[in-house]
Order: sequence, then structure tokens, then C-alpha cells
Amino acid sequence: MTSSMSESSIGVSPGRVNLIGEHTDYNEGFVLPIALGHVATVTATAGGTGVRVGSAQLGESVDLDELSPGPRAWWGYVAGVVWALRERGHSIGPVTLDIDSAVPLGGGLSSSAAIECATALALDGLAGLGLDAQELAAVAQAAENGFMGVPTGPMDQRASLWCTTDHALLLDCRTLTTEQVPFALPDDLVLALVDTRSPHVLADGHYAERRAACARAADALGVRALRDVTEADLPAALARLGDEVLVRRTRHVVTENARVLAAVEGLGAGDWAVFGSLLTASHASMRDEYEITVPTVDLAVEVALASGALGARMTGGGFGGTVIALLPAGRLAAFTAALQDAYARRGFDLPAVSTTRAGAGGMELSSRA
Ligand code: GAF
Repeated sequence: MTSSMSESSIGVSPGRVNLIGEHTDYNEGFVLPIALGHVATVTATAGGTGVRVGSAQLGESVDLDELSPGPRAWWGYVAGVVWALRERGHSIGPVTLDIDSAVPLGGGLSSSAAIECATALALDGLAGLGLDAQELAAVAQAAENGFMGVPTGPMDQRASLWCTTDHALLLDCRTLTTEQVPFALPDDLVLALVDTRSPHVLADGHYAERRAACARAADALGVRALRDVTEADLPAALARLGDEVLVRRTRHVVTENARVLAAVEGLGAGDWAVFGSLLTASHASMRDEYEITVPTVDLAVEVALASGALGARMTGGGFGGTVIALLPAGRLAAFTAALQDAYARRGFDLPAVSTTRAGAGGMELSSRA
């Protein structure tokens, strides 16, 4: 950093809800996230001796003299961005990075990407790097993959940085090109978010195991990624695979990519019923083919559909987290009551229901010289 730099800079970036397109990103396929209203804020202040990372929520801070990759605690998502910038040859000097995040942890809403992206924006402003949108996203993803060692795909950081208000982001995860798809709910529909109180964890091996299975399937089929298998190719491809697990994983990825594109068409036609039915089909595929759902999320989807939802599905990496439900606005209260009742009867911790719209992506908020 040079003496002409600002002394302090603030990055703000949201969590995301992936509407549809789950576990397709690392298969170079399609995803369709929206940004949440919940944001992570990271303030970068030049000075000190090393890298200090603090969390308002935890009331803790750590001082780091050296940054070496490896599985780390909460601070790694921030320190990893400093590491990724330095790896790319940017000069980032002593700095304090203070996190204040309202994105729920463990909810499948990309709390880690929100923090990484807010950090990348804050450091970009602080050091006057002038990184473009692709570089910011790549640095944020490198913190997660290269520093923390979590093998996630490209969706979450692009969603956090690139989503725009009242739009879903159609991201082609092969080319990293995008289309902003209008996503403004009519007054008589709501997008409900159910916190199922079953935290999802990406670093526990299930995610990496799914990703490895897809790579094995692509290898066996002689394609670069499962993105290259079309729905028309699917029966022949599955017959070639033989292995039952790889068959199920491949069927999910190929049909899910097709569902994303159909969902975009449905939205374009203003056909919320079609859009909703694709959400539900996506959930069934995650449950039966990809095998990443758990009883709490399956129950939330069942209750949503029984309460008149046009569609419902788990969102995010899986094994818990958040369920989204597209509901007639007038059914929200009855759905919430039915859900609490169904959870209580099964002895599950009571879920929390909120609603969301498509919010804005990340930004550098301010910079003080
Ligand atoms: C997590 C990952 F971080 C994403 O890259 C994506 O694979 C998602 O799970 C599943 O669609 O959020």
C-alpha cells in the first residue's frame, strides 16, 4: 500500500438465495441466485503491524503475523482474501479488518462468500487496486478454495457481488457470463425463507464427496464436465456409467441444468406456476438423486406444498440450511402455523419464517482519505 491510499474503506456484500441450479456450478452449468437484504460489512483500516481480524458478532479478534493456507476458524474467510491478493502480486500492508455481518451462519445463504466479497471490496478501496468485477470475485473465491481449502464452485461470490435489485442472476458457470433476469414478485406472491434450524456445513466432506463423484462421472463419459451432457444424451450416458451412485448424481446435474433454463423461460413468460413446479422438481432431485436433503428440509417442503405453495425447495449446499417457498401472500400465516405445528410434532427445533425479495449486490460503501 502506498501513502496516497485511503486510510479506511468499507465493503458491503449480501448473502444469497439460490432460486434454482444446485450443485451445478462446479459442473460448469447454470445457476439462478438472488441477493438477500442481509449483508456483511467489512471495514479495512490501514496500520498496525500485521493483519488483525475482528468480529462484531463474536466479540473476538485475532492478530496474524503470517498467512498460510489451511483449514481455519471464522477469520480465515477474511485473512484468505489478503492472502489471495498478495498471491496475485498486490501489495497489501498491515491492516485491520472488522467484520459486522447480518447474514445468518450455517443457513445455506452464503455467509462466508458475503464476508469474503465485502473484504475484497474493502481492500480494493483501501489499496486503490481498481479490480474489475471478475477479479474481485476470483479473489473472494480463492480465499475459500485456496486459503480455507473448501472446494466450492464459482456461484456464491458472483451472486454476492453481481446480483442486482429485482433481478435474479443467470450465471453460466463455464464462461462466467451473466444475464440479469427480472425477478419482481407480483403483490399476491411471497418468497418465504424457512430457517430449518439444521445448520449446513460445507467443510464436512459430503460436499467434496459429491463434487468428486461428478468429476468421476464426467471422466467416465469422456466430457470436460457434466455440463456437456444434455438431456437428450442422458439415457445413453447413464447406461454407460453403470455405477448406481454416479447415475443418480449425473441425472440430478443434467436435469437441474435444464430446469434452470426452463425457470428463466418461465419467469420471462410471467408463468409463476411453471417456475414454482420447477422449484419442487429441483427439490425432489436433490432428495432422491443427489441425496443432500435431511428430514427437516423435506418436511418444510411438504408443509409448504400442502399449504398452497406454487413450489418449494432447499437452497444452497444441502444437509440442512434454508428452504424457499413461493406462496400466495394470503397463505403465509397459515403456512407458518402449520410448519411450527409439524416441526413440534416431530420433535424438531422450531423453524423461523421470513420473506425476501431480490436485493442489491456488493459495493464499496465509502472510503475516507
Ligand atoms: C455451496 C457452494 F459454495 C456453491 O459453490 C454451490 O456448489 C452450492 O453449495 C450448491 O449449489 O453454496
